[in-house]
Amino acid sequence: MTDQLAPARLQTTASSSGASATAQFLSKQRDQAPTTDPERVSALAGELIEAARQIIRRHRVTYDEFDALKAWLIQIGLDGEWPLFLDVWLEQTVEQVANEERGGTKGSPEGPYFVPDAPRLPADATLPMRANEPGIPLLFQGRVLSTAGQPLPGATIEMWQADDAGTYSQFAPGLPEWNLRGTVVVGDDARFSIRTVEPSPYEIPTDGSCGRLIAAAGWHAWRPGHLHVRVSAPGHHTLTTQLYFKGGSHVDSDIAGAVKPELILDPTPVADGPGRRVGYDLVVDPV
Ligand code: MBD
Ligand code: FE
Repeated sequence: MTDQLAPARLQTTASSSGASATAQFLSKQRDQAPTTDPERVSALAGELIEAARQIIRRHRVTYDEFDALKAWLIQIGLDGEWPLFLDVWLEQTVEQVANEERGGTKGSPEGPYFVPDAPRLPADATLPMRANEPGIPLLFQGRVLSTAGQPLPGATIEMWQADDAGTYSQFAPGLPEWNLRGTVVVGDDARFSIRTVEPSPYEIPTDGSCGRLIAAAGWHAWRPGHLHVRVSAPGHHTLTTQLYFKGGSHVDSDIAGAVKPELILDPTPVADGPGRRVGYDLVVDPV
């Protein structure tokens, strides 16, 4: 009897987080118009098709396997998992190419779970969180600097992250809309001091198409715990990156292959209380 009265168990499903990620992607404005130059399209699409043909020949792909691929590709779309699939397996390479020439803090993928216009917060801020938000408290402090070293007042740091259960607000049910998301405006000295909780590792949904591929291939589905940051400063390139945690699970085996040694934080215990603290300056390139 009580079962019927109990609230439905809130679960993150591939199709609910996929639908939100797809809607989020479709609503976002990219800074640049998509490539339409026919020569470029022909080169890229042509080489992709040729690479696939070579794989078919080299591995003597059967009709059964071809049909399995077709069914799987159809299902990724139905699950809304194109953003997840592309961001997990390809975005790290696009990011490498895009930021090859930049100094400053290394980049890392944006991923499927960024939402613009998170609540604006002062330089000394606590990310929006529930009362008794589970997880190890983290104090994240630093400055936003230009590559030549000068502080950049007027910079903003958009932050988003998974919670202690590895779930992102707006992509999992039952969380406050802006939980662990904020837009921090740095101070006149370009400093920030942000209280949050350490993010847990993130597991790719196991009940969708990406999960089925991972299971079928015998891979694991994990990304290490990470803080997402996007730094904007007048006259500078916007930096999109992620910060990881030394010794955290899967730092050396990220399914998205996105960890860089320069992006690994090493927080230390706070003397007078629970939790840990880390200092890390975010450095952006002039345009
Ligand atoms: C994530 O949380 C993420 O950051 C990336 C890059 C891909 C999938 C999920
Ligand atoms: Fe993420």
